[in-house]
Amino acid sequence: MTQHWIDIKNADVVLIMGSNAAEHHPISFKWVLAAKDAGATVIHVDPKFSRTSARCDFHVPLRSGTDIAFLGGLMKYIMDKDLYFKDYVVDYTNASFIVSEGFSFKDGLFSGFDPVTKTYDRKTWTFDKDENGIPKKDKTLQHPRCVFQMMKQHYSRYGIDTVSGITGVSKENLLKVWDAVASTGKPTKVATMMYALGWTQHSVGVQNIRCAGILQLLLGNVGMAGGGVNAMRGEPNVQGSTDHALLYDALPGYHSVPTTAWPTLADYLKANTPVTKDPKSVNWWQNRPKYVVSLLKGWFGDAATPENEFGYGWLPKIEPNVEYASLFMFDKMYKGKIKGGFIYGHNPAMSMPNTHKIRKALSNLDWLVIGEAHETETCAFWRQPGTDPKSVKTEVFMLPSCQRGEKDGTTSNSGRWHMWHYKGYEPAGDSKPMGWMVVEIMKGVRSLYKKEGGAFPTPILNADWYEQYDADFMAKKINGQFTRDVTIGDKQYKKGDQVPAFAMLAADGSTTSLCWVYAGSYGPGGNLTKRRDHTQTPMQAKIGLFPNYSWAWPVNRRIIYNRASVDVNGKPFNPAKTVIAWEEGKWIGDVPDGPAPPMADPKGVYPFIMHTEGFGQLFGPGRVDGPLPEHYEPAETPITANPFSKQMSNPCMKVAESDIDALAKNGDPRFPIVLTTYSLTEHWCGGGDTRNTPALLEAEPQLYVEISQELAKEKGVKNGDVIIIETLRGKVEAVAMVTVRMTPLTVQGKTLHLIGMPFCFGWTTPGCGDATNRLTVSVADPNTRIPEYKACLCNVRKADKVTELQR
Ligand SMILES: Nc1nc2c(c(=O)[nH]1)N[C@H]1C(S)=C(S)[C@@H](COP(=O)(O)OP(=O)(O)OC[C@H]3O[C@@H](n4cnc5c(=O)[nH]c(N)nc54)[C@H](O)[C@@H]3O)O[C@H]1N2
Ligand SMILES: Nc1nc2c(c(=O)[nH]1)N[C@H]1C(S)=C(S)[C@@H](COP(=O)(O)OP(=O)(O)OC[C@H]3O[C@@H](n4cnc5c(=O)[nH]c(N)nc54)[C@H](O)[C@@H]3O)O[C@H]1N2
Ligand SMILES: [Mo]
Repeated sequence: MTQHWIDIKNADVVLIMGSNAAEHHPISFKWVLAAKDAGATVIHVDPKFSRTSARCDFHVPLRSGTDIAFLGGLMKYIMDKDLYFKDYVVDYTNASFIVSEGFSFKDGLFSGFDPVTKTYDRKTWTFDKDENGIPKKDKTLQHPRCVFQMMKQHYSRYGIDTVSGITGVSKENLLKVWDAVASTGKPTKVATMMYALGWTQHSVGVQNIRCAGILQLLLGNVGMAGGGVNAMRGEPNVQGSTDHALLYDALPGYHSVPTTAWPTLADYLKANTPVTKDPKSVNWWQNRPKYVVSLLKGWFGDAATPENEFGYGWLPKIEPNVEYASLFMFDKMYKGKIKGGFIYGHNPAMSMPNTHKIRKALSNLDWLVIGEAHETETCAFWRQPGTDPKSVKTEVFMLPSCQRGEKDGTTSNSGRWHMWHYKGYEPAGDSKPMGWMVVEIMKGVRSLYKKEGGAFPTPILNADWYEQYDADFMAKKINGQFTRDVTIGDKQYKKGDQVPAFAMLAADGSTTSLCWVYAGSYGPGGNLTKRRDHTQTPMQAKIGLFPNYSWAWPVNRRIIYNRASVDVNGKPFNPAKTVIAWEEGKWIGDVPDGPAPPMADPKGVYPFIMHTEGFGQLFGPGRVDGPLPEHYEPAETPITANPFSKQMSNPCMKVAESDIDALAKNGDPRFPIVLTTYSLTEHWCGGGDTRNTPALLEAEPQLYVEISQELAKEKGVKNGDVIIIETLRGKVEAVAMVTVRMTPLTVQGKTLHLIGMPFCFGWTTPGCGDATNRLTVSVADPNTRIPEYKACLCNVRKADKVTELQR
């Protein structure tokens, strides 16, 4: 989130799109309802009616996978009717930048597409530059190639009739949402946008979110109280785990993973450290070398020296253009190319797409170590129905893991609040925290390397490893420490002191930090994640900033890009809900995005400090699949013509192609229905935890499918009948829940049915059904590799025999 949970109450309009916030982020909803009580308009745009819809001013159903059409239409509406926040757009976004002549968009493709590799060469997605390399601008926004005019041109195809035809949303409903959101293009009106999986789990996932970024910039809603682009994060600590690089493509703190294209640290830093000659651009990532070197020092300690590039050479390097995301790891495993590995707190036999494939893939391993709190479908894949355990060669080791309540540690919530939690009771049985297991296993591995040597012992033996696992000690290491006595300005720090903030991190080896964004969480003042202090200044209290409660990354800033909440002289756009203000030569309110004076001051800076140029990106050349969002159909689509272009699906989408990864053709008459999948309030994700919690299982005991009354009638299905849902990948049994929550939509003049299913029921819980993910596609967004769980094609029929469900 650019904001935090409490800040939602400051919104005038709340657009919840692609999330069931009331059921899956109930804390967010407390503040949505507070906004509503204060007069905000709350809107839910979602294929399905849920408890979120029930508490909104209005719910608008749309066809799954058509959000870019819906939001592209809104962009056109805002630009055509001059409803954008002009000063903000001109001063703070790249609307005025002149796009290079070489850039073009034709037939659904941007310039530079290579049909063989299905990737773009992005060299034409650039701006005309002056002699200093600074982008040329036309502040009147009239230049035909300025970003604003290029956007107007791009979205001129997104008229209301076309948008209505493709999304299945009536024109009346479109206008209701568009008018409400567009009403916030004024300095004193703000909309917040809240999203989760309904946007991310598509082959155009990142571009869905880019739409929110673009709209919020057009309306001047980024940096403001009650504004922003708000990702409601998943698994209990998914924010923390991405900060610490649970992902294959990042090192902790959002640095690219090294590849063989960058053999030396110098190559790596050169490729990943942006430069600008514009004195007004902070270009924060110019500091990357300090963060990367501090990370390497944190990992390798005294062994990391300038002479050995701080151990950069010891890091594993991935191959550029080879896929490593979990979708493709399982693809490799299915193809027999992986021997063994570790799975902690993850139940892929339930939660990955096309689980027939995932389950077969697991049996191709020689060995598998699982850290779990329960015996899940992943632990027990070797004895699943239809499998003879004798035929499975995989040796499976189960490590009993203790639960959250049984260990100390931190969690980072969606609002980037980094919070300590205390152990409530001793771990049950032989169970242990995962951190303990990792420390102990590595100790064992290190002593074997010491004794026996090995192929490449250096990184293992040089790691600054730990004697024993201790959460407090790890929190200190994450923050970072000085490795020698240093003087910075008029302050002196001793070897071993905690680093006060990331501004003190250095590229010379004098500091460590296991994740630079967390530097300051455990500085000389102690562990700030334990703070539960409610005090705030009257100005902070107006917007509920609570700066002394826990600690937020970065540098305890609660609302990021807050320099965009003030005009160029530092006066708040919305004085009633001030985030920061420049008064008597200093900033008050939230921690500003850097201490420099406001933009109009001779020493002032542009507000979007994380972008090289310093401006909010309407035109965003950083994404691999286009600088402007474009509507493409999901990989499996019920229609045969895309009204926006000749290109049906995202040309760059990632597809795992094994012999059991079939995709239905566009408009395949065998599979005319769109299937979407989701979580339940009463269960957690793959259900490994919650199906083992009797009260929750009793509340939601078995797999069902939500189908409309109209579809039920067409198929001769009654509420409570068991039906078969079938796709090209597999079939699943579920109880029909005939409901008004799903509505048939009119798409391109024809009736289209959508159905929805939870994905938490699995065979280890007898009689509840089995993985919905046997139905889904191995297709992913090209930027993130998040699978397209939210739209595939299926058909339904009444079951003649019930085998998986208890009746
Ligand atoms: N109780 C409970 N809470 C949870 C979880 C849980 O399992 N149980 N899981 C946690 C995790 S890991 C996560 S990631 C989050 C997930 O939080 P959510 O994203 O809220 O979870 P989903 O159930 O996937 O709901 C997404 C919504 O998107 C809608 N949708 C589907 N396709 C589209 C589309 O194309 N466009 C739009 N606009 N909407 C669409 C669905 O109908 C659904 O209402 O929740 C977290 N919280
Ligand atoms: N069809 C469909 N599929 C989806 C989604 C969807 O919307 N639709 N959503 C996707 C999303 S967003 C997510 S996040 C994934 C989630 O799917 P998974 O990553 O598979 O997560 P869970 O199902 O929550 O499994 C977590 C496991 O960890 C165990 N566990 C709990 N606490 C601990 C602990 O402290 N230590 C250890 N070692 N284990 C513990 C639990 O018993 C549980 O089995 O599913 C994805 N799959
Ligand atoms: Mo998630």
